[in-house]
Amino acid sequence: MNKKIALFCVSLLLGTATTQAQKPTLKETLGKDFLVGAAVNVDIVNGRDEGSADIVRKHFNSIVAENCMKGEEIHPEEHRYNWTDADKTVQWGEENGQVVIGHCLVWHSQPPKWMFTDKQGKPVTRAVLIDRMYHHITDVVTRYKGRIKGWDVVNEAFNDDGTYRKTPYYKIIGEDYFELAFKFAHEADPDAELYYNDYSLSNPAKRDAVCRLVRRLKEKGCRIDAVGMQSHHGYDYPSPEEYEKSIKAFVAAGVKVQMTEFDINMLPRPENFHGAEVGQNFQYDTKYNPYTKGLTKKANKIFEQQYLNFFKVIERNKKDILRVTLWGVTDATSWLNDWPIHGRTNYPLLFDRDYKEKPVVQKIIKMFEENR
Ligand code: 9MR
Repeated sequence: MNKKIALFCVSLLLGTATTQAQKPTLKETLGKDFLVGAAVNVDIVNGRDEGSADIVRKHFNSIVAENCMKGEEIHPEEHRYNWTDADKTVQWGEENGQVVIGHCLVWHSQPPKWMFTDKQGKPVTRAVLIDRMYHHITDVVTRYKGRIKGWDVVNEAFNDDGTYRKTPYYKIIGEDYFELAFKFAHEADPDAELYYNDYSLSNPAKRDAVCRLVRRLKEKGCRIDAVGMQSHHGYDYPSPEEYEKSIKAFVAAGVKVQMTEFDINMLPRPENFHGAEVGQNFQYDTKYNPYTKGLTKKANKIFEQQYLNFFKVIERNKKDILRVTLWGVTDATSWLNDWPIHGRTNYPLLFDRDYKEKPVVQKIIKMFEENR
């Protein structure tokens, strides 16, 4: 008797034959290998989107705040924090048995607005910015000490060609802002895992730059546990082979890997556009919004194949992967409906606009079960 028939007989005997209602969930299966999570927005944690909340409870064992822990939101003025939504997110996670991840401490986008300039609007000195960065990181990490498993310490600090992004942190402090940020975060919560997080990490130049960063941080004695590969993929990029090369390169540099913002953009992109730089936006045109009534059969096949291609790579490398997090719960609320063109109908996630699990979910689960 083959393994599957035997398992089916056992489940019949135990009265647990898999029915439609009892299909295995992501956390029951992939959760045996790594944390499996979703980014949650403030509607979910404040009880305004119970459909998505139910999906998170059922399928995921880890959450990350999509927006409310970003500098601009949590630290609107130098001596004023807005903890409300972040507190609620951490509390909701705990009440619902979720491992909570923090996103993000140092980022050029949505930073605390006051961070880089003085009262006259002039750039602050290196010493002032280090001091402000210290207080921001220390206050935020300390508030959730012991309750947040790990932090995206620095987010998106490289250009696609592997050079440093010329952020105010880089321009004012210099390249040692990385080690300072990791050091401050570690001092505030020595038990928290610390991550470097970025997009387009299948790109060889960016991959090499991040490997150099990991090695440098380690040489300087900083704690860094993992590289977060955001994994904002498209229907025809990146190459799974390059994606896998990056996983292996980061592991060889001495850290674990996690897929932190997984989704698949199914819509045509303007001017061969890649990446996930939120600042870039393009004019709406109906030719860029072809699936307002649903994906075609052909597009749906491509969607499934892309998910399966990347999850095959993830499955093969599962021993080195700490977590896989989807960037959102259902297609309805994905950021990809509004970026890089506002007002489109996109299909990037594993759950549809009616809160229904897409067929690819069970295909992913089957892939993991077959390789156990
Ligand atoms: O999904 C997030 C969207 O709601 C915000 O408007 C945007 C700007 O803060 O950020 C999006 O999340 C980004 C994440 O924080 C960092 N990597 C790229 C993500 C998609 O832009």
